[in-house]
Amino acid sequence: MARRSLLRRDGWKRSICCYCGVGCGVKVQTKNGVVSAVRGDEDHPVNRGKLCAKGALLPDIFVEDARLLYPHVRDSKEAEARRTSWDEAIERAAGAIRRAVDEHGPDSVMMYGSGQLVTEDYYLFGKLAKGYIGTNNQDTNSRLCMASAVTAYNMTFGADAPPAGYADIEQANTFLIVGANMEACHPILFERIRARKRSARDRVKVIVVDPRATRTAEIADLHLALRPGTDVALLQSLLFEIRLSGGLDDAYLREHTTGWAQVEESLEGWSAERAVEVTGLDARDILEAARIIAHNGPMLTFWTMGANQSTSGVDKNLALINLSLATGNIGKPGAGPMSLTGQPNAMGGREQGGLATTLPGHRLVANPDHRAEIEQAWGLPPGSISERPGVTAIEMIERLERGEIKVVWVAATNPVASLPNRDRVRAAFERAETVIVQDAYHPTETTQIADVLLPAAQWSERAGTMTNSERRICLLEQVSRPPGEARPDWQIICRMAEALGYGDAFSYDGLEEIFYEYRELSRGRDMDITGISYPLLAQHRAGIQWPYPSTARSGPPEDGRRLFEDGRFHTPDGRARMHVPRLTPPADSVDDDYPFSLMTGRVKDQWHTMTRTGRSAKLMKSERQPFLELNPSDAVGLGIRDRDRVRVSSRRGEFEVTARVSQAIRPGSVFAPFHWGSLWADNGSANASASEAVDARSKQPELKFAAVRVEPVTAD
Ligand SMILES: Nc1nc2c(c(=O)[nH]1)N[C@H]1C(S)=C(S)[C@@H](COP(=O)(O)OP(=O)(O)OC[C@H]3O[C@@H](n4cnc5c(=O)[nH]c(N)nc54)[C@H](O)[C@@H]3O)O[C@H]1N2
Ligand SMILES: Nc1nc2c(c(=O)[nH]1)N[C@H]1C(S)=C(S)[C@@H](COP(=O)(O)OP(=O)(O)OC[C@H]3O[C@@H](n4cnc5c(=O)[nH]c(N)nc54)[C@H](O)[C@@H]3O)O[C@H]1N2
Ligand code: SF4
Ligand SMILES: [Mo]
Repeated sequence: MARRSLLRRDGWKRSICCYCGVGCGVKVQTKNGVVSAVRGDEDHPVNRGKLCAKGALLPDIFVEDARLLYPHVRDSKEAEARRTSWDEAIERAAGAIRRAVDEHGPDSVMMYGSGQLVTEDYYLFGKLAKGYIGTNNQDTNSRLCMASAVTAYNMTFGADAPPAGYADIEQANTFLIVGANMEACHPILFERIRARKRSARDRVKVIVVDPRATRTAEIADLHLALRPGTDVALLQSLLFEIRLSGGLDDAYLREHTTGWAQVEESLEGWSAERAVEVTGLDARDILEAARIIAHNGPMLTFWTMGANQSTSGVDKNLALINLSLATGNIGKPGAGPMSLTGQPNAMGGREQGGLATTLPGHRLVANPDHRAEIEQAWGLPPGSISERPGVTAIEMIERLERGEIKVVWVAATNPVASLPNRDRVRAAFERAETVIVQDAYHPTETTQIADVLLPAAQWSERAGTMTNSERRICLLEQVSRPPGEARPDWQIICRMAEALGYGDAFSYDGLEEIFYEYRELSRGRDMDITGISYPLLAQHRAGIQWPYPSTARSGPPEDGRRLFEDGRFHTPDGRARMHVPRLTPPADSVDDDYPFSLMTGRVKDQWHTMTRTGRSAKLMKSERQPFLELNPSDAVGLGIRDRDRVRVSSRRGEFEVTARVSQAIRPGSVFAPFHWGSLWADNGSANASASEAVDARSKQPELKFAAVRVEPVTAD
């Protein structure tokens, strides 16, 4: 009580950090309607008052000069964008959509959103595209991020349902961290793992699988620095050796799974010695990892982009889930296969059908019953939702090139900087008749080429709900004022819907009403949230984990709940379906011309395309410019010294950065952060070279593997 009144007097309000999927609770102080200070929320169970630098320095992002303050339009492709009224901007955008639909059909329109929208925005974006414009061409940057995990969870569990919670960290004895640099990308969760390790140094074992010795690997008992792209071989071999050493949970396999016989057959011959040939690891290390997993349970597995961003992304996910199922590491304290979400609301988007392949309430476009259920809920005639599969992020580029997509509407993402093969992406966007961009900042690499610019309110300036990696839904309240004429995304979407003639279906009094509409679509689904309301979320600032059906309403939300405790899954027979993971090499091949494999990823103090973190002088201090990490043995061969300027070229394009010669990376592999786009470094964007090859099932691009050549840049 005392704390609450203090909060009010000091002008401190509670919210959630808007960066990563950890979802830390923050307290925000405002002065004159602008955020002036941010602190960790001691009462929030995720972070107990701690924050990483990005969260703590959130006040630095409110730089008015850098913001998109007013609507703008361009009168021709050659013209500069000029400031205009909301009415004209919306009419220009809606007119372009109407014309495209009339002349070329609804599939000539594409909407591309983001895991950084709140769930209410996300839901409306999808409702407008799939229900009213009549196209499933609504995808999100989560395609570059979570699509492989979504596919594998659906295939195995019958639902996109990450099973464990953060509270399992304090109960796990073994951590298997695969392709995840948690120290940099999920810092507060990493702190919890580190604390668990400290509390029982001998008991707790950490295994890190990453071609680079990251800061995450510093706490590892075993760091498996495998060749990029070879995770499936390692995981099959681990399962082979675990079976041999008697580490399988036979009862669990028998009672709660199907498909084990085929998986077991596929292990044939995958001894540690054989995996060495593919992975480049030491057989003793593989055996040691197998021994730890087999005998030091419970095991919690975390993975992110090193697994997902691959042409074998779904197979890596299937193999990771198999490992948990086969060792009984699921549905019990301290255990579970957890794909971590990257963005603050990637999970909310998954719940509400933000992908070209999904519909609200964990439904699938491909399922006719699911389409009918949503049509009915939206009061639409049968057949309104198209049965044609929607265009995914990378396919969007191909359709733009072929002139099939005429209008593209981008919200809360910066694709010209974040999609691979940058020059191709930019040229494809320039071919569109109309590019509509809804962003909080300007210029970005994408607003620079927009025909219509719609200024969005950003974090703290708007309200809504978000779901973090452990299925925890939190309510964010508006605590500060948007600058200029910036508006919350949901209001922009409703205005556009009205201009398109769908005003009746998009007239909401506020966010709460939108929440209740989509909440109803979860009824009876695996992610049922019918028991959650805005008042309940306001009362439980720590958030509520799904599922939370209306029948749960009597009890207080219980923290740290995990799924599948009864061993029943969302499949017709209630069993988890194990699938044989296939072993396929990366799409790009390394040869004499392009002898290195380029991995791209992140640094701790920058967020994606830097529109926000790039404004903070303190955050900029830790890495001032983009770099290329390479092994000393490779550097010597190329005549490159530390801090030399190097050119990196792939079959797609090239970029130039500073060399960072380091033992932390395997010979033959190089690493570059992708944060620095054309606005932040001259020709320093790793996405100029990165590969757009996709996983056949998830359509997620292989951002972790491009064959490249590295050369010193000479003075001339
Ligand atoms: N500081 C910061 N934090 C962030 C973000 C950010 O931009 N900045 N973004 C957020 C988002 S959206 C996401 S998706 C997450 C991403 O979080 P992470 O996935 O942890 O980050 P990345 O750096 O993209 O890649 C992780 C690791 O994969 C390794 N890797 C590359 N290829 C392979 C491989 O074939 N196998 C294995 N096992 N590992 C491989 C790389 O060496 C790298 O260390 O971070 C979130 N958090
Ligand atoms: N090479 C390479 N490329 C990658 C990756 C990689 O590992 N390697 N990772 C991929 C992954 S996992 C991801 S998630 C993507 C991320 O890629 P993007 O989504 O393109 O990156 P962001 O910089 O986060 O873009 C968010 C945009 O939304 C704006 N914004 C912020 N708040 C709001 C708001 O409230 N409303 C609106 N309308 N706009 C807002 C920001 O100014 C910014 O322009 O990058 C992908 N690209
Ligand atoms: S760990 Fe993630 S959610 Fe927490 S403060 Fe850092 S960026 Fe924000
Ligand atoms: Mo991501």
